[in-house]
Amino acid sequence: MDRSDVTAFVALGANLGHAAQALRGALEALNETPGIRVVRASSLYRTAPIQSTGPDYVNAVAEVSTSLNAMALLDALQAIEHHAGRERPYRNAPRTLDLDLLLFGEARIDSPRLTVPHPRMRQRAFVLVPLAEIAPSQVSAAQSSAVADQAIEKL
Ligand code: A4P
Ligand code: MG
Repeated sequence: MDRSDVTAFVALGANLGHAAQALRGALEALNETPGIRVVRASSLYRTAPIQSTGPDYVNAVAEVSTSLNAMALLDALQAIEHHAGRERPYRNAPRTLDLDLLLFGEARIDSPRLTVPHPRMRQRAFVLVPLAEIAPSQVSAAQSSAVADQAIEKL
């Protein structure tokens, strides 16, 4: 790892089509993107939709090491979503693939295209449970217990 490389965490989610396959493909695509290396990925989890409709989701979180800046990393995530056939008929619509940037090093970013840390990540078991699996220091016991009522199971 280059000294300038940043450790970032990416949330993966899908609830249309073959969701588990979409997540595995996205991990491969991430790792094949110049400037991005997947360091570790959580298990895949089946989760009930939160503020969303449609079938259950499959979710996971990946730790990546990247030489890209945060905006370029978001561009790469959106290109992979697009390649997976993502359509955006309305906010929180069911999706073939959603890639959200959770954390980018210690950065705090508040621009029209990008908010980091992801503003809703601490309220969501589908993010916190896989994040705690691969990076336990990022999630406190209080945060975990606050989302303990949300349905989630390891695939
Ligand atoms: N954007 C701003 N900050 C970020 C960031 N940190 N990471 C902007 C990624 N994108 C960011 O995203 C809309 C815009 O947010 C982008 O153009 C980007 O510039 P989107 O992916 O097009 O739309 P979305 O996914 O519908 O919205 P968002 O905000 O990602 O939704 P949420 O709040 O993340 O919720 N239930 C379960 N069980 N599992 C899920 O994965 N996901 C959602 C999506 C709701 N319920 C869910 C799940
Ligand atoms: Mg999204």
